[in-house]
Amino acid sequence: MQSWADLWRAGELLEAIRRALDRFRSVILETELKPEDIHGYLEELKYSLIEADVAFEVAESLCSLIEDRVIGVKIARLSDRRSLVESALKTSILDILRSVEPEKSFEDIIRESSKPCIALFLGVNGVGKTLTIAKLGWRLKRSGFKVVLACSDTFRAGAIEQLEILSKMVGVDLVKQVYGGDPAAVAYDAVQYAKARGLDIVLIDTAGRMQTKRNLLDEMRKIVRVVNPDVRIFVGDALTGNDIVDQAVEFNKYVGIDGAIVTKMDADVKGGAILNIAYTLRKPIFFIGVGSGIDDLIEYDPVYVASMLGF
Ligand SMILES: Nc1nc2c(ncn2[C@@H]2O[C@H](COP(=O)(O)OP(=O)(O)OP(=O)(O)O)[C@@H](O)[C@H]2O)c(=O)[nH]1
Ligand SMILES: [Mg+2]
Repeated sequence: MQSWADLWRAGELLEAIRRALDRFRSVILETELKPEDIHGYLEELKYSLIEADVAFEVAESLCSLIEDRVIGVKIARLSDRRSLVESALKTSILDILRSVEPEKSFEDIIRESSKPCIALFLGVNGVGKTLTIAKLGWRLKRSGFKVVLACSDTFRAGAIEQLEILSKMVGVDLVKQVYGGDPAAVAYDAVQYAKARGLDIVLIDTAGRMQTKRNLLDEMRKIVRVVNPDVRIFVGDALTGNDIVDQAVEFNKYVGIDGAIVTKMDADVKGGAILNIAYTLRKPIFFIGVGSGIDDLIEYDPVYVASMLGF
């Protein structure tokens, strides 16, 4: 063993003292986080997530992501464990939101598809399909695309007039038939209309339907068979919170979904729905609806959405 004098001669004494102090600091002042240290915070967090409409399994999985991130991390003994958990929560939420960022923008999908690109919109009643289609038609028109809307909602009273007013407002073509007509036939007509005129995109509006009504889902499958859409967009309403998961899963199972739009983000104070759908559906979210005006549709941006959720 080297004496202090040897160390001094070798000019290493100061270095040895520094190392000893570091060891002392890490033993006395630092600790490695163990599951029991944060168990309480995680339980508390899980229930606040559930109160914010985050589905139970999503909340559980977020908590275990956080646990994986922080267990074993060396922290100062007196440091605030809650803020460590909070920053791990923010990172985990951002990870989930980033996982559904589209690889290709909606506009690129149109550009890369054969002409016309056919987009089918589906979702339960009142989620905002029709308004979203008008917003999107308006947005695409301004980007230079030639757009036609197809009114395949031949069921709900007022649906045809609603889309007619919106199509005039945004200045894009509309193909419609009469109430009680076959929705697949309207979609087919709209595709022929677009082909004949060299249009870029057909946006097909459909009647809202519960995800549990098999006969109505069969009608959607018929539209899919007849026009073979390039992209099937699930429209989900942020205000439906937890139920959005069941809707998306059933539509995906029965009809197939390529991506999603989440509406009414402006009116949602809780924020769980978009996390639920991102985590469960794992399909790209192309846009979010942020109001009832025609311009209130913005491209999905995980960082912006996280900021809307308060992170
Ligand atoms: N605040 C807000 N309201 C929205 C948004 N999107 C749609 N809405 C409103 O939601 C209501 C329903 O919109 P629609 O577009 O008719 O919904 P839909 O899914 O077509 O309804 P059905 O055809 O009956 O299935 C309307 O009052 C819209 O103004 C949004 O992003 N924010
Ligand atoms: Mg509608």
